[in-house]
Amino acid sequence: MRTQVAIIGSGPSGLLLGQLLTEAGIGNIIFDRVSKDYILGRVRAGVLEEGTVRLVDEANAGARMHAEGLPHNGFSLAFDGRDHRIDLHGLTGGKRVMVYGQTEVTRDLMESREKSGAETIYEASNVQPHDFDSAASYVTYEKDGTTHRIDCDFIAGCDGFHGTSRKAVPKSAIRVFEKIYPFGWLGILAEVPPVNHELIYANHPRGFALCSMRSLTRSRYYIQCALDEKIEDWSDDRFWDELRRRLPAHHAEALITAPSFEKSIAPLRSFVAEPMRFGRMFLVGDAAHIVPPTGAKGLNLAASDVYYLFNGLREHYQERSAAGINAYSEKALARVWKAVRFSWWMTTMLHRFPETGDFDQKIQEAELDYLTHSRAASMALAENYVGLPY
Ligand code: FAS
Ligand code: PHB
Repeated sequence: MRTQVAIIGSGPSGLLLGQLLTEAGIGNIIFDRVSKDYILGRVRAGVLEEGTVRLVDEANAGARMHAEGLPHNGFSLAFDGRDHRIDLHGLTGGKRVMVYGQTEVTRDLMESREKSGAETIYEASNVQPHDFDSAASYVTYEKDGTTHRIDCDFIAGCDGFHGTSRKAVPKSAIRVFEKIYPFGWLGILAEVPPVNHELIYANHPRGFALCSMRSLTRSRYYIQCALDEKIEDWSDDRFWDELRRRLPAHHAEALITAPSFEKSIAPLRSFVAEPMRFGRMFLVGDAAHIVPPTGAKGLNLAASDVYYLFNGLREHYQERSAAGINAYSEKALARVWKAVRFSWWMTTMLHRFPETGDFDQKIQEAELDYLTHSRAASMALAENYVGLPY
């Protein structure tokens, strides 16, 4: 069997690339090791940049996002018991973000793919890329007791941080950069109205907290926690009490609580693999980079990677030009590193670092004070948060 582009991974990267290729008439098959329902059971990102929204529209999967998504013109920083609103719309000449869960984006892309008739092979075991440094690349996988081979022109490694594609690259051909943060995020989902109409990022002596949402009736909250915390030690009541302690009093009093229906702890890391192209195989999204979710960049970086790769592949097939695919890694990494910087900066500014001393604490306070009293500093934050140009 043969296809033009073999895509490993049916998360946002793989699905968005697959549907853009399908809309452009370029054949592709997606392989994922788990089931569709397992993928839809994951709770992850919640904020989409305008570039991501445009790509989901281009993939013919944007109708529900525009019907149910929440356009947001700003968010608040909370510290010293007060809110400081960052007016994204005013500081960026009219840009905004869309609050719409990654799970829903994934669902919409899956539905669009099913309608288009493009093929996705779920529960494919031992998916492996082969001979991507030659013109005869192919992918193998096991299913129903049989090993299958798919010959292809290109391979897109959209298989996330723990996937197989990056691991298939010889260690001598790849360089990785990594920073592990000394804490994680304990997150919950609850069917309650959000405490505020916009997101709140809180810096508090007890630790960071984030008030987000999935709709006007479903809230998403996070608190910074130690890496050795166990979910079973965090009852809902304990979580709500800790969240209240980290918010300004007027928000703590207004907080509406209910039993959570999802609770998880995610570690935080910054990670970049260079380059992102190896012959006929391209790394995309979390397969190539990870950011702490503080800047809401993970999903949005996957989207800009897809933008560069899709246009490079389109030029290859429709204009017989290799310029786009040859420039992919350099273009994608230039945007990735700026988002890695921003996510590191937001994380460093808003979290408690147990091991740092009083000096670093004073620097953090000065950073927040400068940010909320300088239009130039707020503009820099705002232009990064809404997403730098592609
Ligand atoms: P994904 O990891 O989403 O998808 C990879 C796919 O490849 C999966 O479906 C997997 O099953 C498949 N796969 C893996 N190995 C395979 C193999 N060997 N063979 C076949 N298939 C394989 N980002 C934000 O912006 N905000 C957030 O709040 C946020 N929270 C997060 C919380 C957690 C716990 C995690 C892990 C990430 C979070 N992220 C967040 C980042 C997240 O949204 C990613 O950026 C996004 O999922 C990237 O999408 P993909 O690159 O498609 O990778
Ligand atoms: C979320 O809603 O899950 C979310 C929002 C903003 C972030 C991180 C997570 O920075």
